[in-house]
Amino acid sequence: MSYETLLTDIHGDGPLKTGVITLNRPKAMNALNDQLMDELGAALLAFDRDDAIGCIILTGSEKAFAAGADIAAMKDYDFQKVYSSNYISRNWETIRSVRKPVIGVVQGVALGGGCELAMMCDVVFAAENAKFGQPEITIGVIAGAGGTQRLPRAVGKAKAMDMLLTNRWMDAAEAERCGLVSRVLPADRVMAEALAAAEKICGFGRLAVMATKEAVNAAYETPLSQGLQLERRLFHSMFGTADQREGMDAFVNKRKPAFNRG
Ligand code: CO8
Repeated sequence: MSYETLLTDIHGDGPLKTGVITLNRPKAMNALNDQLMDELGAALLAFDRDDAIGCIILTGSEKAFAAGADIAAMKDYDFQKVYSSNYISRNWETIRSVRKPVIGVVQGVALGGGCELAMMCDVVFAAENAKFGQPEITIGVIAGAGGTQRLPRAVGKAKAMDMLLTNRWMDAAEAERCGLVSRVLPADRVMAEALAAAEKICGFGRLAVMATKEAVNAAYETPLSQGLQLERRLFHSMFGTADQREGMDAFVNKRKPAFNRG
């Protein structure tokens, strides 16, 4: 399938491959308009449904992961339009329903909805030039795609308030220090490292990978006792998989496991 605002590509030569989605509105610094978000939703779901794909990478350009919602499009919206169309949740929730891991690769700015999109990824690799911010307050609104909820969970209330109320941006080093991103890498290596990490994930058992993502995400939404119960049940369910037998047999026989052989 081809898109007007995205590029898609498939990498890897193992049984499971990596689907790469590149946001591609260079003239608007990948501003997230409805078309882009609809296409992004479709591309994510297509990779999620594809049995040959084990991991997804979401990235932008060297200058911009995404500069936020498209302000030129939004400026004429009124309450009636955004409320009745449920603006944002219509196409922004799709990424949450993806069950395979999504690695965000951020170069340049991740602002407003761009920062929120990065926070919806499961793992975030940032180039040294990455910058994260929530500048919505400077254009008379507030964050609307999870910024006031995910940012405090990621970096703590004090830093989140500072970013949301004063429009202070975080550089990559600070973002890594306070837990907003997983790794910081030189710009010329960040994509290669993300592809290597994705390939590693693709080499593990598909069900164990999906169950890990499901269990970690539950940590955000459930009390500890329920989260631990879910983790235990998912752990038990692994004993119904061929990958559990393969992984443990390979360990005791000192050989490399071969997961996902179909
Ligand atoms: N929307 C539309 N166009 C944009 C956006 C944007 N968010 N960001 C940049 N552009 C366009 C510029 O208008 C410009 O276009 P043109 O060349 O036609 O004039 C082009 O991209 C290049 O931008 P600049 O000339 O400004 O480039 P600079 O390098 O000087 O600055 C910045 C880059 C810092 C990224 C600057 O453009 C900027 O501050 N952009 C706006 C950032 C912002 O405020 N983002 C938050 C938007 S609100 C939001 O995200 C709410 C999220 C709610 C959920 C999302 C629902 C969809």
